Amino acid sequence: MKKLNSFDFRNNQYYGFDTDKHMHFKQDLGELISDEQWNREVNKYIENMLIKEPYRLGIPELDDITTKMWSNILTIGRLFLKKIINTAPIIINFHQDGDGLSGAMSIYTSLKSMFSSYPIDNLITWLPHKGVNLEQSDIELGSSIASNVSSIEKPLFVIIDFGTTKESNNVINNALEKFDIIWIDHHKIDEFNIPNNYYINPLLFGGKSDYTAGALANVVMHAFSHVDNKELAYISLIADSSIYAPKDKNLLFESQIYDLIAIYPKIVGSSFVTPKIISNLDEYEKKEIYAYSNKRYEELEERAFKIIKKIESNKANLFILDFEKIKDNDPYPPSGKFASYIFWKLESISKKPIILILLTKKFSSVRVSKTIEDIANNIIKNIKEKGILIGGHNLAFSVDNSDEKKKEEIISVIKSAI
Ligand SMILES: [Mn+2]
Repeated sequence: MKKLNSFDFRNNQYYGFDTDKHMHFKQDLGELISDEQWNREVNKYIENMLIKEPYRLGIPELDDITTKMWSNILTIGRLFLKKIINTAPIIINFHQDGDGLSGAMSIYTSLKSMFSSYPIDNLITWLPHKGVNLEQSDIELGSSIASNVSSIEKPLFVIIDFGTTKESNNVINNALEKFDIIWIDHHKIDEFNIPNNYYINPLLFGGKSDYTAGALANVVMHAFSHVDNKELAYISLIADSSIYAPKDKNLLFESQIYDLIAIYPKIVGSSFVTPKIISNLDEYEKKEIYAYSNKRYEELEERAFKIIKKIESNKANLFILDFEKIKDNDPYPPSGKFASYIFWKLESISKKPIILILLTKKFSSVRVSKTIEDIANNIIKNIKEKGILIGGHNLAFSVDNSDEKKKEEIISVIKSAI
């Protein structure tokens, strides 16, 4: 049995790390080894733990991208594992949706089963994040939490599934002074500066956003924990409506629960969501949450069908729905999710291909039938030419409609395309 030492300044006591059992233990002070020796042993242990062959999710298009990312994934795995062994404070700042939450769950479940005695609740703080920008307040909160724990390691800040915007650039530069940062994302990176070697995004390796952040976090964790939790990757693909999402009833059920709790943690009596909340749910509670989620979709659907406008045309039927008129105080389901749901309902009862515009105060969610992809591409081109901001992909995208004029322009572009 090879034992390594680590130092815990909180209790002014040495701790050890048992490389056979993957466990920390309180060390007899007589067996101390030097820092240098410790670091050498830690690095040796890490290299042993890393999996040389790329992990496969069983989805060829994604596995292909994983292979291209593998050496970068191992670089991230090395840092992550080093932080864990040296019991550094770790902040997990994850996007507060089904994708971000499943990524956080991958970290939680991998560490739980890899290290039986790892003090996960003392060392890891789970911070759910709304919105797309990394904020200065995230870093400040993270660093005040991290300052409560003393460690031989610089604290680690892990970002999952958000923040790749130009507004995040300054914040990240400040953050790098206080933290080492691992950043796992799959959003566009137009004016964003890649901060370090621990930033990973499938878009940099020829992949698409359909390789979700939760799936990528799952792959990263497996690279050193060997814990096989593919379901979490699949849940994230379903939650983010990835084209690679498996059509499995049980996974769909799980994904809807992740999604609802992430967006509306009050359903389980909490003010914010953490992996522990999810892992503590029993089957009965899950069924209750699932029923609530379905009820919400049905309520909004009933209101939607009362006010939705239908415009018939040659190539497609256009539906316009004002989400502001059907929503209430309960934030679930969010507009984008509901757009996909009602689109699917409309498409299943329509004889022609359809386009749906779902209007909210700030943006429109647009959904287009696959059979008229060419029309969708034209619409996107024409909207961009008008200088209106647009995001997403060709069959499901969001358009800035923050003023009445933009709203009218978008509708008229779509009307003239069909
Ligand atoms: Mn995502």
